[in-house]
Amino acid sequence: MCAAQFPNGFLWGSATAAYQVEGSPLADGAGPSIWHRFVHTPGLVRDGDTGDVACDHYRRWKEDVAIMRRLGLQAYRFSVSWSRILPAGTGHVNYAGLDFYDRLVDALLENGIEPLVTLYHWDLPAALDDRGGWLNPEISKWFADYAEVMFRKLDGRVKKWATLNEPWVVTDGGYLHGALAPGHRNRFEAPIASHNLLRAHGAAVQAYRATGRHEIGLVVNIEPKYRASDDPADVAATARAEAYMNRQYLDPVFFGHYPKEMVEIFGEAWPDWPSEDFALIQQPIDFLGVNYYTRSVTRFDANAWPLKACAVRQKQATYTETGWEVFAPGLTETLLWVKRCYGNIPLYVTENGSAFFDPPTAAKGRVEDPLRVDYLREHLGAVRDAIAQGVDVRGYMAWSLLDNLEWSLGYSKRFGIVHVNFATQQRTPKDSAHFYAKVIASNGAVLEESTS
Ligand code: GBH
Repeated sequence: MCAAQFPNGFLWGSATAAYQVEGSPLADGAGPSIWHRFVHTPGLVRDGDTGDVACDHYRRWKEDVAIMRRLGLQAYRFSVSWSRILPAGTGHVNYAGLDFYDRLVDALLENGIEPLVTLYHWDLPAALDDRGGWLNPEISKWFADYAEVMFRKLDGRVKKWATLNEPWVVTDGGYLHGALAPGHRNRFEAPIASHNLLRAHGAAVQAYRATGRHEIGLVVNIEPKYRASDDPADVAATARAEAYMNRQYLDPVFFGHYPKEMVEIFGEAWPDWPSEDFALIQQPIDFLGVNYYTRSVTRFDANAWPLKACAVRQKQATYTETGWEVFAPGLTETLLWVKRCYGNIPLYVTENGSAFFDPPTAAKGRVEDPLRVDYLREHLGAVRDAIAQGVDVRGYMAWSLLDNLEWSLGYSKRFGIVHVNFATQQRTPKDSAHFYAKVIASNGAVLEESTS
């Protein structure tokens, strides 16, 4: 018998995000979000896909909760659409929008499923973008006010809150490279958006200490950076990549300052920040959510802007349909790295998953997805290894419960453990979902069985 085990009470769940699954973006008085705008701007999203219907989860949530229950999920991580709650981002509260999440939380609890609520998974109210969005320093107050509405409504029943999902993606995709909403490409804007995201996070945590009684944290994406060679140029490029993606948000939250490499990366576009901002940013948090998909092997590249670093493709590796290397040891390494750098804070793997082509057999009731099963098995093993080495990992959320809108890649990439036929909205749990159900039922013991 192997000694490594998942602790009792380890929380097994799955995750989604509002704009990716809900559909009905303007229903019941909701205001448009920047994603609603982005997808309706021709040419920005693959095949012209939109979130107008998505998984129709806004109307089919009962069926989806029933699926979660059948799979034995113990937790469901979802995000709240800010512009359903405050259609203009500030001011008027739309109670019909609030009721949607109220009913969802009740249904989850009735089925023994713990809700993990993320307040911001990229769908900023469009009305706030019109006021500068993440570039306007006022947004910390806007966000804290919205957060407080949610805390007051749900904190009696929701015990784990996350402020932001992946601030790095918000700024890198939304303000620096423009592949995600609001689609800006501006090296002066990206640092400002980052800083205001952190201030908003801090302000929401502060509001939580005044109104909430449970736990609040932050969710970041981490991709361990391995150097392609010992050449000093590659070593320095790897340090920049690590600072930019993995430490840009965590150093300020835990240490009260940015990594020194940020100046090197952004040059004159990196401002001097007022020191009092860091007191706000550095509010203690109760847990950290880590999203892990892949690693990168990094080398110097003079033409890669602004990092002067790029990822090297690995010859012997498996790649998913999004072009990301499958590398499970990177998840163990990530969890150990967080503990080594930032201390023994409780961790949740808040996202981990893979996009692969699925065979079109869902109509026959079965979707064989052996590559996703392998990915899941290997990455759960990686989590168990980190726990065995003393990291306080408390739960795992598979990304994603449902095939959904993969942002600017539209519906072309399927991350779900449950297949969605977007023409009929028929849901079919894939083999990976059935495998995950067994993992959950055995608290991970099934991972120790031979796979031959
Ligand atoms: C998450 O972000 C999102 O939270 C979620 O909404 C989304 O659906 C899911 O992932 C799947 O994309 O091209 O090799 O350099 C993922 C964050 C950051 C992970 C960039 C992959 C690029 C790897 N991603 N990273 S590579």
